[in-house]
Amino acid sequence: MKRHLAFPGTLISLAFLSLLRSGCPQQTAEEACSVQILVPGLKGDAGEKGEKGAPGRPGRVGPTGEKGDMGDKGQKGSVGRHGKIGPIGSKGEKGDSGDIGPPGPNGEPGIPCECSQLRKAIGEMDNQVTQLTTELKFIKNALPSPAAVAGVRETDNKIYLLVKEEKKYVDAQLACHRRGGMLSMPKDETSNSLIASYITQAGLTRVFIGINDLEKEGSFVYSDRSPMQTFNKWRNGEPNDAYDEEDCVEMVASGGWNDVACHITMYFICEFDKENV
Ligand SMILES: [Ca+2]
Ligand SMILES: [Ca+2]
Repeated sequence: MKRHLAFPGTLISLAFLSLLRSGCPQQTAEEACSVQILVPGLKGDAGEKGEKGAPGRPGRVGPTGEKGDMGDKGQKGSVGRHGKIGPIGSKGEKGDSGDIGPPGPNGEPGIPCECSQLRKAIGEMDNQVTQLTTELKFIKNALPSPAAVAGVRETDNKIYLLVKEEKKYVDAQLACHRRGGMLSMPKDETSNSLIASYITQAGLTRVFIGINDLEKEGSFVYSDRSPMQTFNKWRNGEPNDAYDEEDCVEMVASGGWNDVACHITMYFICEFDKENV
């Protein structure tokens, strides 16, 4: 389609400009000259309306709009999936004891006892115990005290035994040792009186007691080697160490003491600590 030139002046100016230049690079000189001589004609009738052109390119992106107001609250969502299983908790405190359970079933029958001899022995022992109990009851009822039964005398912490065997002093001491005691040592009025009455009741006149001056003349000690204290029961004129040989001591029925020769023989009285019996 040819371009319409609205103003002749413009065309002339174009031509003039073309002359000033060396010529259009895409046109020959002959054509340039033909343009130069064109004269504008009358304006033609308006052409028919052209066809609708192709749609233009999309315009530029517009500027960011202002922030709108907050929309309405959305609807409640659906229930989510189950979460993962959590970690194991700490151990709890010990609970109270439960009630006592019901009794268990009966056990199986045991093996028949094959110890008839043992049973027989137990039966015999039962009989013996019964017999001894009866005898002991009789003794307790019939006699004043066990001490009297045994033929001894006793205080709170001592037991005295009259041994009716004639012995020299040293042998009498040994005999008491073998029994677990020693020759009697009257260290106070009580024990001296008890021994004296023991002698009298036995129908005797004298016994060895545990006093001597064997180690040092005139220095009397008891059979446990303890020295003589203030208490003594020397008869008048004793100890006299007659014949320079009296280093052992006897008690007479009255309770008095006398030093005598150790080699003579007579009965004697031993004493025992109750703690050691
Ligand atoms: Ca003497
Ligand atoms: Ca004497």
